[in-house]
Amino acid sequence: LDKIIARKKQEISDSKTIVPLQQLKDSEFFARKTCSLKESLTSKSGIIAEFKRQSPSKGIINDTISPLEVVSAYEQFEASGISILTDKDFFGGSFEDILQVRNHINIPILRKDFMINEYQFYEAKGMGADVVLLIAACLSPQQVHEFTQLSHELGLEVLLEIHTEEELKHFNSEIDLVGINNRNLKDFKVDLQHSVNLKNQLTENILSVAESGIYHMDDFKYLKEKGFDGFLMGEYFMKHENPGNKFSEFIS
Ligand code: IGP
Repeated sequence: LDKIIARKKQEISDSKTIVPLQQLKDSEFFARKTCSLKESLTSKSGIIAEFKRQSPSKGIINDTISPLEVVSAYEQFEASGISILTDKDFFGGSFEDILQVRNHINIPILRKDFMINEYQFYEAKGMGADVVLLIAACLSPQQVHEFTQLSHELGLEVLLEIHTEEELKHFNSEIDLVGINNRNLKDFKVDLQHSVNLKNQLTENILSVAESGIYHMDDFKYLKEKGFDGFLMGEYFMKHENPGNKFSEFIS
């Protein structure tokens, strides 16, 4: 995680010089009215289906299929939302992956990246995202508060990702959704029970999303039974040649 953040700082200072803030504000999607993940989470399958080419823990997952092909199928089979990794160096994603699909689907898109600088929120709006991920492990509670306000000014919803009891302190009442990562970002271990315990410590009345490592119908049912409202799933679909087919099978 430290390595990713160090690289991210470098990347932001480069991209700021490539696409100045004013140019982002003038871009096609900047004035677009966003759609709400909070709403679609409760009205559809609850699954936030992810487009992910590769990851540091798994290496290449799928680098042949196009984002549009995958996310159109996800939408057709009632995904509540789409998650798209935009980090290039570690996840093989890009800004263009969201730009490309924005006009072709009507469900909310989560920009999945390591958000550490204000600039990235303007960028997220400019590429057509509706929701941003804030990872508690790489932010202070004060940053979470400031970035949440900025997101709301831009019309973006915020999904705060936590993994430890300590990170419950990052929570504040302005946050739209809480994600509990079943995977430990430091050693990549998946533990559903840990997430359920953590969820039970959330006293606030807020929508919760179980993230990562959901590979079986039984996992999904278990987490649903324990009261999670949303389920963020990537690899299980993406490791198949046709992720959309895998998603439709899972949902039926
Ligand atoms: C999806 P999986 O195990 O279904 O592919 O996981 C998603 O939860 C995962 O990609 C993720 C992630 C993150 C990636 C969750 N939080 C933070 C990068 C950064």
